[in-house]
Amino acid sequence: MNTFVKKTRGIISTATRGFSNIKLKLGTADTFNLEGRKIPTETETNGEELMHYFKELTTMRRMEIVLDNLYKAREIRGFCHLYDGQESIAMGIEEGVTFEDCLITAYRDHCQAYLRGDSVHQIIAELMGKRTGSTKGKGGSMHFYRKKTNFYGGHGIVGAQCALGTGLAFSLKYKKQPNVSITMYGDGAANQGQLFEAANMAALWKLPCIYVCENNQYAMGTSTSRGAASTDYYKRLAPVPGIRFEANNVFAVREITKFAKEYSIKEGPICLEMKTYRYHGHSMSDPGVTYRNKQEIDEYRKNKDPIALVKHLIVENKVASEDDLKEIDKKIKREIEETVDKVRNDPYPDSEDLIKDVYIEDPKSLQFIRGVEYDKSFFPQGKF
Ligand SMILES: Cc1ncc(C[n+]2csc(CCOP(=O)(O)OP(=O)(O)O)c2C)c(N)n1
Ligand SMILES: [Mg+2]
Repeated sequence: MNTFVKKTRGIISTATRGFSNIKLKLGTADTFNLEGRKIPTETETNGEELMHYFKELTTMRRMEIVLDNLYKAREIRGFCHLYDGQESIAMGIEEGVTFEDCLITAYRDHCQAYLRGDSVHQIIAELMGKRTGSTKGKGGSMHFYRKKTNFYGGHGIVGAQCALGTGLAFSLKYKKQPNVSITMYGDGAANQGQLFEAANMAALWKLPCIYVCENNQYAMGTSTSRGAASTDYYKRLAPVPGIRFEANNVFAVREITKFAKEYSIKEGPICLEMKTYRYHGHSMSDPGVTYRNKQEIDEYRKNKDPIALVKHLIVENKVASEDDLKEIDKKIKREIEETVDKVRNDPYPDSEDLIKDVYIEDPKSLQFIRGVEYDKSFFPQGKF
């Protein structure tokens, strides 16, 4: 079976998986404005689920590493921001919600696209500019989008997705739909004005919005303490309540997301500050070692790696051996490399594709194609 195609992604519930249960204690969390609420401190898993998490996390990790190599070989051009180190956040969130819940994020979006249903082939093809890519090779790394599973991108303007995510929450409430909008942003974006404007409205109108601040401790080369007067991001949308916790634990992310979903549908917005770390530099043009030292990166890899945590649980509970896991890792790596070979043979979009998907393809609507210079703009129907 192809490890990448798992149609049930994001909609399997632990309850339906059966198998004997393994009890897990979750780490502690800091809370704000949630007095008297019971924040999850434990959960259960089982062998099948642990193996599933291991495979999904490893697929995302391997995919990001392959993208790194393709970029360095100049087979991928343009912007590219990698997510390795942070995978437990995307995964834990998806395990706590369904595809009926909206998801929107910034430009570090490959893994979100994967978990919302894009195949590894579509993602790599998109980055390599191929027609078989998720957005037909015309969006690239920062602009994944998948309406079918309510994934609204992929946004390059820091913080811009926060207002849009709040709008998605408004729409859910307006339609009386019992779902949430998960609006993800970074510690850098947390300093953006529009986040506060949007969160103010969300609080006033009690919108079902879960603001997820992925605190990876840096905004490009600026550490949180150099960029923020208060680094308590979970408190900063006051009066919106908040929770801060270590998000390298996929189970903690899952359980706190479930709690937040229930809370948010009934009572309004909530902010989850998820502490994490990115292994790569900010983007491909940043080696990532001028503003932080190698020792810091190594410490995270050694002590807080999200995949290592799952691996440890698998081995400790004798679900599989270290050797079994190595084999699975190798298989996933091989499959991704084979995928790259296939993508290399895929076609690029042609000149006709350039003006497709620009506006709705309704023959009755007047299409206006804006050129780089205004006087080079035109109506394909010949009216200008
Ligand atoms: C409005 C705006 N300002 C500046 C930039 C340049 N920029 C791109 S990413 C980034 C840092 C954002 O950091 P953070 O929100 O912590 O996200 P991370 O990259 O750590 O995931 C900046 C300043 C931008 N894209 N948009
Ligand atoms: Mg950051």
